[in-house]
Amino acid sequence: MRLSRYFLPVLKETPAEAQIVSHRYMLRAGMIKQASAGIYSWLPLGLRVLKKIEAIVHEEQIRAGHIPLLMPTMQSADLWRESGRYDDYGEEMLRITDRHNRDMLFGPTNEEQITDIFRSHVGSYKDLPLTLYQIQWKFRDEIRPRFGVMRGREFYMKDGYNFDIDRDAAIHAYNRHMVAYLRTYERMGLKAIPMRADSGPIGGDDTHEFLVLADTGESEVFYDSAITDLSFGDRQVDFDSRAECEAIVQEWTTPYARTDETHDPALFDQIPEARRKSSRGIEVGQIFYFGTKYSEAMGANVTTPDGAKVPVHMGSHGIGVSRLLGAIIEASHDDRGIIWPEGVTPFHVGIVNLKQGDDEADAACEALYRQITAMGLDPLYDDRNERAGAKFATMDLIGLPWRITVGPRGLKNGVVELTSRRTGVSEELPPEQALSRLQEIFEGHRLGRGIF
Ligand code: P5A
Repeated sequence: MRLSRYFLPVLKETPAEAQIVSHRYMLRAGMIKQASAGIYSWLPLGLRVLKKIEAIVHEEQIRAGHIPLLMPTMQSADLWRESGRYDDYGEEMLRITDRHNRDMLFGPTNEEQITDIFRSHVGSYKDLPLTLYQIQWKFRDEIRPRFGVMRGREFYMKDGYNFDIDRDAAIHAYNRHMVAYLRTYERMGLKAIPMRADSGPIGGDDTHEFLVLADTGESEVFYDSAITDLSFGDRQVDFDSRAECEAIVQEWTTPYARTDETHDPALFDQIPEARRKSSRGIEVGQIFYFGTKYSEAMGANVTTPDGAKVPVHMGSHGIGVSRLLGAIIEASHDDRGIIWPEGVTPFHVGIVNLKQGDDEADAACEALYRQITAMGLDPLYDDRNERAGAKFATMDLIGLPWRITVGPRGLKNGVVELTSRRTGVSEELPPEQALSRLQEIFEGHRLGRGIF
């Protein structure tokens, strides 16, 4: 993309309404624009990151054997009356009446809707296990929407639902989700810690939240610092192996890690004092096992091998896709702007032309632009007639992890400059070498074919 033709409405002033750094930078970098309280338009740069995050979530769900589908945002109140949640959910649910006076709602979550799909089409143990998921907009009429996309009213969520024949099989699905989530967050450059939590209006006793440690997080968390040393890395996992998934879950849930809702001070005190930590955290996902809560209420039964009919065992599993943008920025920025991890960056590399209009500099930038694009990477070429300082400031603010700076002086010596946004370190390299460095850097961060 050429910046002169792009739509990147960068703000010079710090917006007064933004209290935390991710909200400020998302507004300043022209990623989002508030439409009304807790509701945002996604401007082109924000949309690119949202779609990258979405693509990683899809890839990791599909790797785990889960199947994508798409349900509507508008739901019928009658389904929620069947589960009993229409009255329980309270004021967070946005209720709407259509022209025929039918009660509708903008879905805050989809347990009822997916259970309805399941009961209409599945009736036998032979069709299990089954996990269906979607990435779709949700609406919760939060009493205090704030911090931009962190606590929105309209927000983008990955929500998945497993259907299993019995508790053991459903616990495997729970474990499989935890493993898939660990991989997912790591690919986004995040350390998200699974913590024992409270299940709230979704229900069930088994639940973990995934938290990114950050001072601006809304949750209070308590943990053994040993858990922050764990990393998932590039392990090959057989997602069908109950033992393998369970071992990984054991590894990640043995060190103490709880939100304030389930915090147990007596247990916490047994950890050596130097490792006892409490801080704030951003909840970027949550997984639940709730057994037959919805299947019993809504008549979602399956026949077992011996011919009995039993309610199917279920769980649901969520990732806050739009919230993740805020969480990643909270975890990765400096006083000049965002620093995108390679896996989610909106463009892979920025090209800064120090002397727009200089034939040689223009030609070198055009060549780099073509070659980077041919490598399957997305460059953002700042081809505007601006001072170098202004170009650098924009690149720093929008946070592309790599920048190539091209100017007449370097070109005389046959070099361009490759700069890491994270470390600030620059290397002078011949253009071909800069390109092969980029190739190496992004090798492990390529997205696959998408969901089809
Ligand atoms: C699991 C999937 C559920 O709704 N039902 C379907 C279950 N879980 S949850 O924890 O309530 O939400 C899942 C994730 O969504 C994000 N989230 C939000 N993001 C932005 N603004 C909000 N108001 C908001 N509410 C929830 C969180 O990341 C949460 O973990």
